[in-house]
Amino acid sequence: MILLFLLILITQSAAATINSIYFSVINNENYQCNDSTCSLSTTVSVSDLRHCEVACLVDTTCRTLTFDESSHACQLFRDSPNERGNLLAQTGVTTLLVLSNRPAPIVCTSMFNNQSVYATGASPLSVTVGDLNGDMESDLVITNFGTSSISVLINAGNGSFLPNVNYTAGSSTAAAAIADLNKDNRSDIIVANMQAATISVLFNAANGFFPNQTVYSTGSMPSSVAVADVNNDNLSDVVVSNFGDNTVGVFMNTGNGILHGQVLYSTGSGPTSIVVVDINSDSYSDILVVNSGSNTIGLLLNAGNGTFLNQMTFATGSTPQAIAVADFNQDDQLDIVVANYGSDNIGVLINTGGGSFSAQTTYSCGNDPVVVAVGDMNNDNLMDIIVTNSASDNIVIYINAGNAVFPNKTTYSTRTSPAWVSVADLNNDEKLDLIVLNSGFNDVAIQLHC
Ligand SMILES: *[C@@H]1O[C@H](CO)[C@@H](O)[C@H](O)[C@H]1NC(C)=O
Ligand SMILES: *[C@@H]1O[C@H](CO)[C@@H](O)[C@H](O)[C@H]1NC(C)=O
Ligand SMILES: *[C@@H]1O[C@H](CO)[C@@H](O)[C@H](O)[C@H]1NC(C)=O
Ligand SMILES: *[C@@H]1O[C@H](CO)[C@@H](O)[C@H](O)[C@H]1NC(C)=O
Ligand SMILES: *[C@@H]1O[C@H](CO)[C@@H](O)[C@H](O)[C@H]1NC(C)=O
Ligand SMILES: *[C@@H]1O[C@H](CO)[C@@H](O)[C@H](O)[C@H]1NC(C)=O
Ligand SMILES: *[C@@H]1O[C@H](CO)[C@@H](O)[C@H](O)[C@H]1NC(C)=O
Ligand SMILES: *[C@@H]1O[C@H](CO)[C@@H](O)[C@H](O)[C@H]1NC(C)=O
Ligand SMILES: *[C@@H]1O[C@H](CO)[C@@H](O)[C@H](O)[C@H]1NC(C)=O
Ligand SMILES: [Ca+2]
Ligand SMILES: [Ca+2]
Repeated sequence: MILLFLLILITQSAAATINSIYFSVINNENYQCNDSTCSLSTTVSVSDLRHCEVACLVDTTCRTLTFDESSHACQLFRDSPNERGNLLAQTGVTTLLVLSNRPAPIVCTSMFNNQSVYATGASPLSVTVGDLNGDMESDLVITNFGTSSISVLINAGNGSFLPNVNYTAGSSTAAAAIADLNKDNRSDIIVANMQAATISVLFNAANGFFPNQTVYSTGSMPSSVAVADVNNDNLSDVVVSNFGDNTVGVFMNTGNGILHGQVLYSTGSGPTSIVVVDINSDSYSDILVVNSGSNTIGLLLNAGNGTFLNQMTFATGSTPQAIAVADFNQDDQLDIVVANYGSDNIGVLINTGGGSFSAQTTYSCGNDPVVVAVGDMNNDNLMDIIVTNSASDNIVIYINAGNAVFPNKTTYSTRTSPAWVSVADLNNDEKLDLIVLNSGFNDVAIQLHC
């Protein structure tokens, strides 16, 4: 193949901020994308080749363009022929290759881009995601167990975060929840302070600043906190798992964010994690609790007025640490996934209606799974599972094949001792991104979905 290479200097006339670039010209050779990953970024209709060149200049990802004289179609590609496409003889077309030093296009070889890392306090233990400053972007609250504080990280608008702002709470901050407790249309933060045996309610003053906090006593060693309206009065109530005395405590919101003292309900041994959500479809929020010392999940059904019935239990693997709920089989009922720390697996329990669950189906994961998250990671409208293996320095993603079957898993390395994983769309591209706490480095790693 004989190609005629010419150098053409295009000088941009309208906006001086756009640099000049060089092209090599290949006449009567049409760039062909013969590979599904070969990226056709844009096709525009233009009057002539020069306007096609200008379109390529403006689009900084453009590496190759093809202009068809008869149709006036101008195609802009992110690739070059030597990367993923080839050239085919075709009269009446011109293909131009960008010769100047444009950075190589980023080719994503996994589900996620490389991580960005942000400092936290010492021994970060949990992440809660919510919009704290009312800009519709997801911000982060991280509990720093080692420094008895929380770090607030505000989303700068594209999935990058401003440096953390710390707020001291009670001793050994273990978990947090985000909700508007005082109905001022701003998200407040509720923190479980494990050694202090308290919760701190931090009220949002505006723009994600939290100058004041109110403290309430809990049971012994509060390990997890959730928020839901349990008595259907349109006020967010607070539920805490008390690891040290085998109870959950329900704090009713009396209005203006003032909480009534806790009402206690018995759980199994060592409750570590709770989810408060309507499990039996009667429109009242129920309590699911992981009993780490009893190898069970407890379900406390809401009696209909914010009081709860005795727990029913469902067997898990050894030393379960965390749960998440999602409808895995698309029957509009919430199913459960549990991280079985001692068994090095996850268990999936299917909701069979009326507050009952199937026996768990297990999937091996890695060493010492501590946290599970759920989300549709591949945008096929099926809920997938993400688990953190604290002793393997990785996370594992299980893709739902439909009907709550998870045949495939993919492992992604993390830094040291990952303590937590969450998924959320951090850059508003409708793809779920990863948030991982590296407790060994005292930081949080963000990986945006490609
Ligand atoms: C694409 O074209 C190149 C060059 O002709 C060829 O080597 C490659 O096998 C083709 N790829 C596919 C997927 O057809
Ligand atoms: C990730 O980082 C590696 C090494 O620094 C680099 O080669 C690669 O292009 C990066 N990938 C992405 C998607 O940013
Ligand atoms: C606050 O955050 C910094 C990192 O930005 C960390 O070094 C420091 O220990 C934190 N302080 C507290 C009290 O969490
Ligand atoms: C609540 O705040 C959001 C975000 O700032 C705003 O879009 C919305 O209009 C507010 N709602 C009310 C009732 O003030
Ligand atoms: C994200 O936004 C911040 C602040 O506006 C900016 O500094 C940064 O370069 C942006 N990053 C990307 C990848 O666009
Ligand atoms: C914080 O407390 C001060 C002093 O009690 C009060 O004036 C202010 O309104 C409070 N701010 C919030 C957001 O509750
Ligand atoms: C709760 O709020 C909804 C929507 O704002 C309203 O329709 C309903 O009447 C409220 N219920 C109570 C008990 O205030
Ligand atoms: C809530 O409902 C249960 C079951 O009907 C009843 O036993 C209990 O007295 C009620 N509690 C309150 C505070 O209304
Ligand atoms: C599982 O992996 C196989 C082989 O790579 C693939 O064909 C199948 O589509 C995958 N299934 C799911 C649910 O990702
Ligand atoms: Ca219910
Ligand atoms: Ca995203």
